[in-house]
Amino acid sequence: MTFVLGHDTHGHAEQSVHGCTGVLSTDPDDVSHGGNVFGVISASYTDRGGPGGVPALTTVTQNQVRQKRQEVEFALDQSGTNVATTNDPAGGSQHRGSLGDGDYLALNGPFDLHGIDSLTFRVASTSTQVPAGSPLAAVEVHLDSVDGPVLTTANLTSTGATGTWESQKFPISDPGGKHKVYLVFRSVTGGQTGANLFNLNWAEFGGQGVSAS
Ligand SMILES: [Ca+2]
Ligand SMILES: [Ca+2]
Repeated sequence: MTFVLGHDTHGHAEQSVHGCTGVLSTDPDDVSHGGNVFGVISASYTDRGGPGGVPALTTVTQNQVRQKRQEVEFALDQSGTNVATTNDPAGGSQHRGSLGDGDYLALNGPFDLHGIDSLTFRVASTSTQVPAGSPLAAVEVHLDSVDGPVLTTANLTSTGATGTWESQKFPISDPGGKHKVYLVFRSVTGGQTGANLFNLNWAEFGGQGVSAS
């Protein structure tokens, strides 16, 4: 079993272990490679061949594993959004802005949400229009397409000012299977108006997932 760091259209092999059980350690800094980064678990099995000189056969199968934290500036499928260097003191490189009503992005997936129970958005207001803690905007989380089934609607609250960042967490439940996850941005009554409802630095899935601990 080998952990391969998938990076856009190629991969970098990292740790390998032998046997049918075990734990592969991964490096949280791998995401700093940038672009569309994901884990690949590559399993290879070679039999012992057969009698009479039948040669051994090897088969390989691979499964993708997605990081819990998705830096949304790397989203490949989006409409109406832009990217800027972030002013988030927690880092995260860049954030997405120009998030107007109906604009969207898809997280680079697909995702199997087994063992996942929350989705956190790292957000900042884009003005002082809405008092801190009051309804700001919403994120509709759709499965498979921009108008697919709604996994949840996350009602964001104002952080009070540009450059004031908060992690806002929302419960989700596993819909079963693998899905592309679309974030559709919506204005709300009494919330931020205009073409830039809020800024989004990252989206992060919570729960054990496939982690060993
Ligand atoms: Ca970011
Ligand atoms: Ca826009």
